[in-house]
Amino acid sequence: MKVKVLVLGRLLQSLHEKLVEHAEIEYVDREAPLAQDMLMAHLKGKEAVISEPLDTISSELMDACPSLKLISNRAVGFDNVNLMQATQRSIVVTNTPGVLDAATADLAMALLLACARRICEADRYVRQGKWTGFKSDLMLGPDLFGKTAGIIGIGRIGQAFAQRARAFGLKLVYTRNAPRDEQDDKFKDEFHAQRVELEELLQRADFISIHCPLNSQTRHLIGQAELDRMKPECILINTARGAIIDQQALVSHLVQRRIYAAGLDVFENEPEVPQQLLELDNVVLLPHIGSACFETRRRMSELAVDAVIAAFSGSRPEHVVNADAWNQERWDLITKEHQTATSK
Ligand code: 8YV
Repeated sequence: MKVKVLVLGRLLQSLHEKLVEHAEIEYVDREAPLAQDMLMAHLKGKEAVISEPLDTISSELMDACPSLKLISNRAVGFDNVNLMQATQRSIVVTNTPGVLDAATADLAMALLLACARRICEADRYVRQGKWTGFKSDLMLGPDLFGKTAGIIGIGRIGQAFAQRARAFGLKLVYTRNAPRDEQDDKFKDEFHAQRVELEELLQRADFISIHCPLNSQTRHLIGQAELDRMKPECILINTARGAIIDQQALVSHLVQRRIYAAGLDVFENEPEVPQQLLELDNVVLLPHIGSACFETRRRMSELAVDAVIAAFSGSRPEHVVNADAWNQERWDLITKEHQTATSK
């Protein structure tokens, strides 16, 4: 008996052909988040789901879908999954780390450059026929070279961003939640970066890029008080998760030009973007395309498909987020049940 899998979104033909060897697949594509009742209707009876950050996998959904054994999240972030509830139900959660670091760091750097050099604003200016000739003060913005970038979170993507920032001549300060460890030594040695507390980073940085996961500690990490600490010439970049910033407070700071600009690829209630942000020229807005590169998205999908195939073949998937949920004996039994049902 093949595994019953719900794929939220699409798969490349080659990955469909790989998965369909092992699974009965239902595809549900969507741009906006599915309502929980709709998601429940499609997930009922399925043993695995390939999901993405816009898909909320709540405890209520898990209660209503007792067949669910594996959530293969096609993303490095997994804040869309109630991890504690999944673990309590022995539902294994996997993600796709390590293959989207460069793509996402590239986009963060692109957003910084777009904000500093007013690229989108200047493009609009030309397209609207406003350019009448050279002016020495046209579209001026801050130099990057020699300025200070503050990095919040030094995981894979934060490290990739640091590489790019150093290449542009930026000095680096960073902050992280974890206690000091060898990762601090590596980051300091490799990027000549100084670890500071968030408060100091906010006060010192000319540019700030967020590269931490969204969790109970980081939700609204950047609120009114943190925005108040930033320099008026500060540029804030977010390619991580929208809810790490108090979006309403950010809108207010940008409208009042209390910070120079913001480059946002993620928002608190995607795909909703506040009208006030749409009207500002000191904001660059992108539709959550951090890892939107051909090879990167293919690798993410490959990891997501491979996690389903591995688990239901009795092998621990490569990137299990909730290690306590993986029980080899349980999965040997699940695999055996499928093999027995297939042989009948
Ligand atoms: C993905 C992301 O592109 O990986 C994540 O956590 O948010 C993005 O890089 C997006 O989730 C689509 O899969």
